[in-house]
Parts: sequence; C-alpha cells; structure tokens
Amino acid sequence: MRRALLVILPITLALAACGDDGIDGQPGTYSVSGVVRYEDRPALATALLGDPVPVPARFIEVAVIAEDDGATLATGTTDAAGKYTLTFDGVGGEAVHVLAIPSSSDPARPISVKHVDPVTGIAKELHGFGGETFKAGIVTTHDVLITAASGEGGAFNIFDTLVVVMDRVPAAFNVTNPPPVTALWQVGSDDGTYYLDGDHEIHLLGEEVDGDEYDDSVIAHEAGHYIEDVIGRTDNPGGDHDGSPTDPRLAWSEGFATYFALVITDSAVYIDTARDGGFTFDGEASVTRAVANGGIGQDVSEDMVTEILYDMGDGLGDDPLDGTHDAVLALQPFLRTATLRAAGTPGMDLVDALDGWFVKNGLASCAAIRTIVVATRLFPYDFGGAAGACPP
Ligand SMILES: [Ca+2]
Ligand SMILES: [Ca+2]
Ligand SMILES: [Ca+2]
Ligand SMILES: [Ca+2]
Repeated sequence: MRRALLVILPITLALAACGDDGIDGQPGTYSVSGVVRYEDRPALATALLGDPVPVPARFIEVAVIAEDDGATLATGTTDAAGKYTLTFDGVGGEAVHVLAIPSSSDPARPISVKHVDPVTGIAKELHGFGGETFKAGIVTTHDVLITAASGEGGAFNIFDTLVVVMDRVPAAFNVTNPPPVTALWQVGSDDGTYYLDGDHEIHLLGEEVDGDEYDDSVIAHEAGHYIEDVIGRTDNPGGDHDGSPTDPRLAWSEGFATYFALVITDSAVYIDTARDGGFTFDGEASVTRAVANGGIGQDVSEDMVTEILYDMGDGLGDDPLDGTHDAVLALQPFLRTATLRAAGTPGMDLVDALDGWFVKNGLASCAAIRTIVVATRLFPYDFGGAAGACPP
C-alpha cells in the first residue's frame, strides 16, 4: 500500500526535493544501523534506586517507521550488544524513526512487556519507544537511548531481566522453548506485584512510592513463580506472606521464588527498592530457624527455605555442601512428576524438595544437608523420603 503511494509521486516534486547525496526524494532500498540502549537504574544495597546507567537493549524488536503515514518499513531485532541493522524500501530523505519494542518472538526467549489500556483497563498493548526522527537513506547510523525519564525505561529493564531468566532455562531445567511469559507494568500501575497462574502473567508495581520495574530481584522472584507454573511444581495456596512462619506450601513457593531471584541476579542479597527505602534480605548471611520439636509439617518461614536452597546451591563457605545452583534448580522439573509422600503437609513443600534431592542425587550429601537443615536451622527433617535412610 505504501509502495502504491510512491508510484504516484509527481516527478517534479521528486526533482525539487533532490539534495543530500542525490537521493533526496528518490525511491530506493536504504539501510540504517546503530545501537539501542535503555537507562537502567541499579537497585542499591540501601534499597534505593541509583542514577540511570545506559545499557544495551538486548534481543528486543526494532522497526523503521515512516513518519507521514506510520507505515512499518522494516522489522528486526537487536543483538547481545543492542546493535541492529534494518534495510527497507523507502524514499530518500523521508522522515522516519526507529521504534524499539520490549518483545521477542525468538522461541528461546518468548517474552513480551505490555501495559494496560488506561481507559478500558483491559487491553494489553506492547510497550514501545520511538527514537528521534531522521532522514531515510541520508542518515545511515542512528542510535536510540530509551531514557528512564520517558517512563519506558522500566519496561525494557523488565524485558532484560526476563532475558536472563530465559537464558538460564536450558541449563537449569533442561527445557527448551518454554511457554511465552507476559509482564504487565506501566508508570502508576498499582494493582500489586504478583504472578497469575495459567495466564503466565507477571504483574509489577509502577507506583512512585514503590515501583518494581528496576528491582531485578522482584522481577526474577515473580519469574520464579512462572518457572514453578510451567516447568516445576507448586501447591501454593496464595495469601499474604512476610517471612514469619506460614503454610509450608506457601513458604516453599515463596522461598523458592526468592532463591531463584538470588540465582538470576547473581547476588545473595534480594533488594526491593522503594522511594523512601525498601527491603533487603541476605539469603546467605541470614539464619532463620524452625522449631526443633515442631515436626516436619510445622509452619515455616519462606526465608528459611531460601537460605537452605542457597546453601545447597552455593559453594563451600559457611556450609559444608559444595553445590551448584543448577543442581538445585533442576529439582523443579524432577518434582513436577514425582510422587510426594503423605507425611507432613500434603502437597509440595520443603520436605518434598529434600526427599527429591536425595532421590535425584543419592545419599552422599546426607551429612551436609543435616548440618544446613537440622543443625543450623533446627528444621527436624526426618530423612524419610523414597531414597532410603541416610548413613548414621
Ligand atoms: Ca520496589
Ligand atoms: Ca553450599
Ligand atoms: Ca552458603
Ligand atoms: Ca509435602
């Protein structure tokens, strides 16, 4: 349709517009390349956000858009360095811009970041950021910076954190091409931060007093719930949770999700920033205890679950298990189809994860797990799973 428009351009107009490089007004095949970056805001140990830092917008979609009629002239993706090259049929010198979209149709990274229509509250549209206008064919190198101030930087940070998640999936879970995940966020969104089972939707706060769009820990925590949903196992009954002892199934799910966030952010410290100071939790330095004579079905803290998983996955240091995080994460697909024992709390909880650990890995780590779980945190795990009794 756009080509038909070009054909009827008066020749005199094309001649009159001749200018730079002799291509002004000339239909032709042109290209533009450059780097797309977005302004990230680091979550500081103080639970405040740091100043904006430009980083590559990796693996996003980009398009060349004609300014006069909004036609899409070319589409493509950025690479790991945020670089793109787009080739398009257009008119030399016509006004165009590059549109950056936090979405990927790569089956290995099926991510889209959307916003809710502010009028209807229902429609879910992709975020997008339009770069500055330039002249097609005359400008051949064009970079785009998605600023934090534009209100779109956060959408690209959410996308980028989910790229880290997706790129971990094959090694951690032996899964390729997981189901698409959608993140819903926009400046001002106030319906909470949570994951919607079944819809594969991550909802994130965008309030001025507490946004989560730059809180990589929080984004990765919600992605942990996505992993449980589509790859692993959860019987999380939902509800409020704050680290105090709670339903073991809730504690398992939230504790795993926080552990997953520590792995994805490559940091033992979980940070949820807020304008006036947020929340941090150190999964390695903290020690949260259960009740030694409370039984294996007792209410437990999600923090204790996170700490145990972290000690199982990290190297030697403050615990005797020289582990790998991928070995701990691999429990999720294993547990998805495992038969859980009826003892303790029915449904997926820490006891079932430990049972699965020994079935999957053998009993060599019995003594180390005893130290991490029973001696350090007083949780009275009974080593009563299907793998059989541990050596005394
Ligand atoms: Ca936050
Ligand atoms: Ca360890
Ligand atoms: Ca440790
Ligand atoms: Ca159970």
